[in-house]
Amino acid sequence: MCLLSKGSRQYERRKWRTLTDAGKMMRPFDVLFDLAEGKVNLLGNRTVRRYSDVKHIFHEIDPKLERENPIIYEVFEAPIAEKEGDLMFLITLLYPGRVKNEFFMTKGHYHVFENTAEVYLGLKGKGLVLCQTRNGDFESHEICPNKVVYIPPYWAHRAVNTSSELLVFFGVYPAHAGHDYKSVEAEGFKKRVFFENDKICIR
Ligand code: PAN
Ligand code: ZN
Repeated sequence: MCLLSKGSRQYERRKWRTLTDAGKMMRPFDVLFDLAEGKVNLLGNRTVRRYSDVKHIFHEIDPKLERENPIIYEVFEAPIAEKEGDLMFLITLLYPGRVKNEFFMTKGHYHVFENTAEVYLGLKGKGLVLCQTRNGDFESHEICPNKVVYIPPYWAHRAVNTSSELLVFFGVYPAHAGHDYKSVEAEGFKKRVFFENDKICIR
């Protein structure tokens, strides 16, 4: 019998171990998040990307952000091992803001196993998902609550917050997919998203 109180650190650590122990069959689990209360912990890793971590992806340097070094986005993962057969799911919080006039965005990546797709489901706020293939095909899709963006295999993807509130979206993909950031750093995305003349401009 488990005497640990639900929600305690020990309980969460035990649960995490149970879910990821190598060689053991996973047990079904559920996890509750509450956007209204700002509780989005999915029990796995949390990654925080500050301006200093991602400033190289933007068109210009912003001296104000250099000084303040704000969080640009955070990712909360479920405690799933990166192996074939499993699905990783996560929630991204992408903060509102701009680097000079370019909207805050995620680094963007291809999956290492490029034949793996991903689904984004908008939960809060509004933005764009930029998608691009290695041969230069490009598309952008709006993401907002109740909207699903399907990112097929072979498409790099990056989210952009084009609103003045927090953009929150859920993502799910094959857990073994892996993230190739280097290609996107080398090639960039064909288009960027700016705020110009009071309008959102993709160019
Ligand atoms: C997403 C992203 C997340 C952060 O869950 O990992 O939004 O973006 P970057 O990984 O590009 O920094 C996803 O597409 N996972 O595969
Ligand atoms: Zn992805």
